[in-house]
Amino acid sequence: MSRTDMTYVESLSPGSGRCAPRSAPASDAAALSLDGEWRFNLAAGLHDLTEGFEAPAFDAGGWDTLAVPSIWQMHDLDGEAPYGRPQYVNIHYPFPVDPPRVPDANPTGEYRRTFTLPADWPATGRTLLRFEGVDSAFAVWVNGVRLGDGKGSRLPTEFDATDHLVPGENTVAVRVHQWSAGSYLEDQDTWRVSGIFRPVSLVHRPAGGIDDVFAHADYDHATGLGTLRVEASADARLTVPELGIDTATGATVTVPVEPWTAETPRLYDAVVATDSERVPLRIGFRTVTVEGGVLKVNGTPILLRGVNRHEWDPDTGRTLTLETMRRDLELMKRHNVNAVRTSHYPPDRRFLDLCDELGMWVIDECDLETHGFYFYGWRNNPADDPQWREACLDRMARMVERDKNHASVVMWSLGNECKAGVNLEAMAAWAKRRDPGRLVHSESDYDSGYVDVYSMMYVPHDELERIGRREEEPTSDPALDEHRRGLPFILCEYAHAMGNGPGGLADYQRLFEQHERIAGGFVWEWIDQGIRRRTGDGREWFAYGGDFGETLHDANFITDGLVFSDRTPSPALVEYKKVIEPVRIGIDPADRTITVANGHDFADTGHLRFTWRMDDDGAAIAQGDLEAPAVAAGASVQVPWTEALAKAFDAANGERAVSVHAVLARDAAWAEAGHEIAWGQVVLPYTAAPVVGPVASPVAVAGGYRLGGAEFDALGRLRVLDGVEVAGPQLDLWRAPVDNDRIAWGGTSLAERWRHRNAGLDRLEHKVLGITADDRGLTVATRVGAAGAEIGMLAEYEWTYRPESGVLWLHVAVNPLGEWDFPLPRLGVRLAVPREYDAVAWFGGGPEEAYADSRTAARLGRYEAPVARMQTPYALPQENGSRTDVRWARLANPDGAALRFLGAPHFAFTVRPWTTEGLEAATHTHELVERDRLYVNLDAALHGLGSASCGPGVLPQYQLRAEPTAFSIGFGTERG
Ligand code: IPT
Repeated sequence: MSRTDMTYVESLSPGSGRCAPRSAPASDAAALSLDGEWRFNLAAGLHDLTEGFEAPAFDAGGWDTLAVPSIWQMHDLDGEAPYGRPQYVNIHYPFPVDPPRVPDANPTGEYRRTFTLPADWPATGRTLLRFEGVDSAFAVWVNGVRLGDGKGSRLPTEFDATDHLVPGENTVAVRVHQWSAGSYLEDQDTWRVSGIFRPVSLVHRPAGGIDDVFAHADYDHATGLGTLRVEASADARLTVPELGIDTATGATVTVPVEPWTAETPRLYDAVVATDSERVPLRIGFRTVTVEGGVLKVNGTPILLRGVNRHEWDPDTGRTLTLETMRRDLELMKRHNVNAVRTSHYPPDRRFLDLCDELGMWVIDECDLETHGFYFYGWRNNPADDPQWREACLDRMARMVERDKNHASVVMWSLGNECKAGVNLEAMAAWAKRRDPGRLVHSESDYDSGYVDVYSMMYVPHDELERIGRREEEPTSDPALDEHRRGLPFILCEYAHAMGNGPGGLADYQRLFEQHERIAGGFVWEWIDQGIRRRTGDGREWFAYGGDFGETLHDANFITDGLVFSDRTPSPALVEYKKVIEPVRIGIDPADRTITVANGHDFADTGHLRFTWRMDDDGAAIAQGDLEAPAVAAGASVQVPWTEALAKAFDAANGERAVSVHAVLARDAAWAEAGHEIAWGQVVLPYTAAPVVGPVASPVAVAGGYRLGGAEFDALGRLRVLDGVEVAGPQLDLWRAPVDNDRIAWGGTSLAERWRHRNAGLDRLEHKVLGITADDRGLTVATRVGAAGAEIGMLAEYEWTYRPESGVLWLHVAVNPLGEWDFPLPRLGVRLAVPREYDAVAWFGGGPEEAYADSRTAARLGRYEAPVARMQTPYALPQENGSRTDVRWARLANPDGAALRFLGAPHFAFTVRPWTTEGLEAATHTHELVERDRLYVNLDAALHGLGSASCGPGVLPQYQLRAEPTAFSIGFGTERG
């Protein structure tokens, strides 16, 4: 047997022997899934192939089996990892940049299976072998006959197998190469993994059937009429029973309809039929336009509250179940997300069906990224090299043809991080010709000559504001500039959700809402792309770049999602939900009214129910329903407080908070009735009664001092409080750097400045300057600074005890010494208490962590949680868990004995079973080691989070400046 021609692997050609791309609508035609266990052999490269493996007679009995669809590197990673391990690289190519050549070490999967052609399989027509996604290049044989080859990992490929199928048993063989010329077009920031990762099927095409349809369904908001024209590849009949439509395909019908929007995803069931095939379609009528430089759907400007979504599952990688896709969308809808950019490739097609059904604006992005050429001045960039034109156009056509019937898809994106180029221009032109009904988007084409929206990523707030006013810096040439200035703007990526963060979301949202030109943005990114692992003793953790021994990798830059790898929402998603809530609720205690402003673009508030709640010192004393009329999109209404609310408000005598909640009135497809969409809360100014009563005097005792039930050592450090052993509190300026502190693109990161030899915030020493014990209390003056550093802080601790209240008060005065030309991570005190005080309760902001620039979602209330729940499990451990505006916090042991911390008026509160140093040292969650104590931080303030790991840092108003600061904290105990 002669060796097969392998030149296709490094050929620029997108494939051979393939069928023309089409939407491939589901129909009543015969189909056979070929998913399941296939025989599998992993060859090391093209030098190591199994000759003749495609022949029906080949005996693969000794081979392993592997599930199709699946990613071959995702198997048994805690064991032998028989098919290699995933590699994570962001921008750099994972192989030498020498297009179109790829390494000899080119893992190649050889797949084989047999199937029985069903006895009733039609004898006429054609039979296609369909692959939804194979990464990255592959060749296909049926019964030993080569059908062709393909590239374009996240796009479908079909081959005509008709002439090579036999009745009864058939053999299909597929050879899949990890690397190919196509890999140069797929340099996305994600795990580099391989295999037949989406479904495979055999589909029958009846003679006279409908291979393809293109439903054009527009909506005219002025008349309320929908216009429908369905093009079909064969003359067919179109019926839409609900609309009374029964016509020939190709004909244009205009009828009154309800439009489709992401908020009101109205779909009409239609059928396109010939004598031999019946194709059901779901049609949504909508019209996407740019008018006056504003992005509109159905004549109304829309605001995209979006996320970038990679397809990822911590156990199966890029292979997702339908349930996982639905789960993503349900989670998005429940968190007020209304738009998805399918970064950076077309998703599994079933995801788009769900977007149509549940309602989501989609930017469908082509499988194209050439980011690695950035490092070499974009020399030889395939997106700008005519040799790659066919490959680029092929990808665009396969996306558009597959997805053209989805109402949810409002824009075609040419790709990501390809700079600009002639091939992108050709793709844009092709898409506009083929589908004038959608807009064209391209990331990183700043001149925007051939696109319909001006799009950028990670733009800082001030620049965004200039863009919003159409006052941005001019682009290269006046004609282009004029064109661009007339375009709507989107942030196709912003607010990098890596680790703890992002901060500044609310500030972005304000700009989006202020400037009509800005159609919103897409947070980077939806999910942490961690890989689930287990320790020998069964503890779960999530792996990131470098955890599989990769030599070239980008570490935890892959865990930057709004949901953790296991899809639990991170605090960032909770924050985003509040920031983008589509209804704004204002509560005015002065004139006792509530304002409901409907920020939906289309839906009125008829689907919502409103409730109110009156809190007195964090405890609900009354609640009830609020009658509010349905408010039209974009409108607002003011309603008076109910009598019951006014009465409860007047009756309260502690700190008063009024809250109003907008919840779903009825079950939706994605959440149950009662699910909260939006809320408002107003907290009335409140001053606690001053602490009075005589002050106790400290007593000098052997080895230190005693003040009431408090015992201090000779250096004035609190050691025992009412019999409970404690250590500290002491000034603490340090936090385990968050990714946004740690990463600075090309500059000096904050963490580097903090750790600098001349600063040393991570290794502060405390020197006692003097201790005074007099009838006012115990005063300990200290200087806090690091070895080698000249700058420092004077910290004075003043302890007073009033026996009547049983509370020991600490007043801390902090004064910076020397020049502090950088913000502080935190400013507060840290102490240690016994581990058993595990039951946490607090009255303050919650329930999740909150930082200076990500605290919109924190609402005042009383909360309870065990210490474990006070930790946020970032894949790379880092500062987390601080609760904001805490009036009091309480740590109780199993006997009910408790330690209490009181604010004056409040503090930020963190409690962990490990030290900050332990948190910082751990590189994965399972490395965090619990100690026999709890570590409590009581902070006057913390520095914000920002988005510097990719984007702007902390805005000035959220920075923590080193300046004279004073704060007080009360310490008390309760007996069990
Ligand atoms: C940008 C990429 O488009 C995206 O894929 C991801 O890598 C993101 O950044 C960061 O996580 S590119 C960036 C270098 C501006």
